[in-house]
Amino acid sequence: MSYEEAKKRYAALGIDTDDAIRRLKKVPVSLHCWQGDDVRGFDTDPDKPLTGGIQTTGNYPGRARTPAELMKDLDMVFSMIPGTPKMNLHASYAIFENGEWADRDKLEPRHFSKWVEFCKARGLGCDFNPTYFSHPRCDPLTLSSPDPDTRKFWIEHGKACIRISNYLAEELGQPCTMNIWTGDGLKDIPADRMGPRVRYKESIDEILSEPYDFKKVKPCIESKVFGIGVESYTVGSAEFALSYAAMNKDKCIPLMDNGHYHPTETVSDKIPALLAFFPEIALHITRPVRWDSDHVVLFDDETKEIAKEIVRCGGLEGRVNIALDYFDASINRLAAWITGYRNIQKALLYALLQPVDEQKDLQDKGRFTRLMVEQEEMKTMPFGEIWDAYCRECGKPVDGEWLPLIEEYEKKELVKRV
Ligand code: RNT
Ligand code: ZN
Repeated sequence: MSYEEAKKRYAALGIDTDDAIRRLKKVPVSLHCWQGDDVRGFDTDPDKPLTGGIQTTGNYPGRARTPAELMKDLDMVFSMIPGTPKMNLHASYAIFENGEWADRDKLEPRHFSKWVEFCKARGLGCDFNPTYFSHPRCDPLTLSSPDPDTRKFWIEHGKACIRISNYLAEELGQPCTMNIWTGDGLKDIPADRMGPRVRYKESIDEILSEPYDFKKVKPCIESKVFGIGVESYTVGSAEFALSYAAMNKDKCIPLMDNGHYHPTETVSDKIPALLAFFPEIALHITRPVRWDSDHVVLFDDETKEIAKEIVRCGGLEGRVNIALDYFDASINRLAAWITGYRNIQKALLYALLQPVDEQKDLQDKGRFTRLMVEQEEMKTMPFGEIWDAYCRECGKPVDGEWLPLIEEYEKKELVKRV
């Protein structure tokens, strides 16, 4: 079947495939730099353990060890993904020059000038994240620590990150979401659940007292359920993070990561719930396998359902900030990056090709038999043709074309990194 034939099949259902392609091309989706080097960063010893309750597993050859290697890998990835990617950096990816080094509380915009150059040359916007893990000042708590000096250090880090986010937004001419996530929590039954939360709240208040224009810098508060080593208590739980964002709507937005809930909860259902109250929300799209394992995003049912809610709720018109967050060290890291990014693009395109208004009408009229049958029949429409057309329209490889190029890159470039 050709694109023209597939287009006719969709047109018969009142769906304009050209329009879907046009709309999706402009939607920014953040690509997380940390898939390329197993979340190690450049600001401290790269062989230190990853802390904060997150884990990368696997030892596939080719991890990027320097900014130059990471940028080279990113360029390869950008040449294989359709749409409008945006960079997403962690503070630990600061690039120091001429033997200089700054601790996290002393980071400055200029430590990210190389990234600005990189983004400018490629027409990319950039999002940002303070890094509250893998650092000797995690005691192991950070913003919720009982030690005022530890808290102060991490508050200063947060403020520095607001200034850096502002610099990224100004230089690149696109808003910068700045996501506050800490792994603060306890391994075993707490004696005090309230104290750390009150301190966490006060620390975020202090960070957000740093001046910024909320249209340009968008601080996000990410919740979590548990992490490895902190199984019994998470300071920034769902209720904590959501309440903080709700009470401070003029200063920050809530961020949901779909690996951060109990296994039968779905973030797709939470998107409209939050959008009934918040003008804007942010997402980390990942794939939890039994826990927050951060597997590569697939074109699976929940990813499709998340994309449908984004589209139906006006998320593509700026209400939902979409970012990816996964890290797999057991397979080719570029293939992991590309697969996840292409899959979120696929899911959004798939969502744009659903007869949304007609299905809403069936629901409202109580015609549930027809609604179920029509939803099922959409699954065997010739979606692959539209996906290929989208990739071609973006000047990017169609399925089947990109992996051989990555395999070649692995042979030429990645195997040299030992
Ligand atoms: C951890 C959170 C957080 C991190 C990144 C590296 O569970 O999802 O977003 O994955 O900041
Ligand atoms: Zn996340």
